[in-house]
Amino acid sequence: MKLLTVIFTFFSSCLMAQINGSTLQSGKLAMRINADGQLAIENGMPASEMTNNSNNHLFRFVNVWVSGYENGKLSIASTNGFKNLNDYSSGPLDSVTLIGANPDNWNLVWTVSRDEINAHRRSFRDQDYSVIESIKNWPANGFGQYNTYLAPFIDYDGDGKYDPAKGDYPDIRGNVSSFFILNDNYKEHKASGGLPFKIEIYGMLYVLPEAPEAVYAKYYIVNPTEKTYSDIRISLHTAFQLGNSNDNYCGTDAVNNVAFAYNGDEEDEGHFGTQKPLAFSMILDNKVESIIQISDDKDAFSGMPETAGEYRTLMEGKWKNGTSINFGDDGKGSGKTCKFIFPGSTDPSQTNNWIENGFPGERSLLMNVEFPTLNRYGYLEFNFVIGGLEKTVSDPYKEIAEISNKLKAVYLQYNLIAEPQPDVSGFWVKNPSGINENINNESFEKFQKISIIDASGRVILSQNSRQFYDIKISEKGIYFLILTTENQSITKKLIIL
Ligand SMILES: [Ca+2]
Ligand SMILES: [Ca+2]
Ligand SMILES: [Ca+2]
Repeated sequence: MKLLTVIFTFFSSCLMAQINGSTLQSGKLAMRINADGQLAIENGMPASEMTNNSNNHLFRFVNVWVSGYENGKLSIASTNGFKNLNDYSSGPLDSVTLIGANPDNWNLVWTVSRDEINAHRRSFRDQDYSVIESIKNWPANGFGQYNTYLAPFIDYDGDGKYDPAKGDYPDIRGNVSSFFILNDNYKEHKASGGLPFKIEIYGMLYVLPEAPEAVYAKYYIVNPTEKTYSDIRISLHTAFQLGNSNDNYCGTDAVNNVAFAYNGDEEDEGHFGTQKPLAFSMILDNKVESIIQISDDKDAFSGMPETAGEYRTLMEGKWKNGTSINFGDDGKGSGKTCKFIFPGSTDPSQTNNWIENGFPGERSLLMNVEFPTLNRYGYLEFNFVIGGLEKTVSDPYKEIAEISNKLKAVYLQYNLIAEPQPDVSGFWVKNPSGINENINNESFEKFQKISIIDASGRVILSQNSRQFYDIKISEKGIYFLILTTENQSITKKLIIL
């Protein structure tokens, strides 16, 4: 009996420690997203296969770190992926106490596909329709003292609340999105040992059909406190697996904001063989200020940091002992000061070429982006893409320049066509209007549907498919015009005199 209890306790504590997550499939890459924010890892094992079921993984893990100052005090939120130590917890902050939610209740990654959303949008009015779980469970609205709005959604009926039965649906990006919520103020900071910011992170990972080799990420770093933090660094720590992890080299592209790894010898034993695979992380929208190497050891320069100060020093693009990267060899010698390790010929501040040429092995790189402030009640947006190529033919620096330009173009193109916002500036309606006056005008044509409801919520009029006829209201009063595009709806007040 006692033994059974011990066994039961053992198994239930294992279950408690289990981090839930979801695997995103981009076409060639299958990548795990965890509820505690760690990417490309599952229970300590690499989880970023290219291709699916090949047992050839690109990454050991990928993590986002944040640091900054307030009144001279350093705040930091980070993850030690090598030791599975995390400053973050799953879930939002209580908006009154600014303490993190119980992570056991938020140990979730929410994944929804575009196909599910399209089916939902076609059918939500049907009498025998029931909303599928993934759309029903989308964490759009916080409850209790959590933020009113958590995961983004399209408020089809414009009432400010997420109710998929009324046509609302998740505002995802790409074909499939996985979403998680983190905060840095539930427990002590086990990775960095530093002070918390009391921030929330809303992370959305998504795949685009034009980029089967990659997974894109959009993070919002939200500061619900009344303190403005300054001298912010947001960093991406990418540890590479690249099949057999013992024979890798790494490199950086200072122009295209890429950190990458390639095989350091001719053959990736037991995995990619002689195909010359590549794995990379690229920061989008922001300039990377520095990229430095981190090793899974106690090396005085590159070893994994153990204190908040050491984390911050690396995030400023210096070795953890405070010395700068010096151009040439392993970057720890007496060359000219620089900001990018092994940049090939991409570092505009240097005239020579510098690539890795020592013993290959395990590699990880830290990419650092600067933001002047994280304002009180404000947020920062951080976009990146991670992926790889299972086979290359030419010099890795050349391959990286090509793939990064392609993935950037796919991203920019997607941003142009994604979520077409209703052109509110171009929209106009005569207000107030008179009884039985036709209020239709050509600015209505950019919307797909127009409805008018009265102050009690009764639908007075509804017209579809860009074929708007006379729009007239036969009674005085206050009404609401609801204008809907493919992805969004806006509401305008209308007064009839
Ligand atoms: Ca709604
Ligand atoms: Ca390898
Ligand atoms: Ca080898």
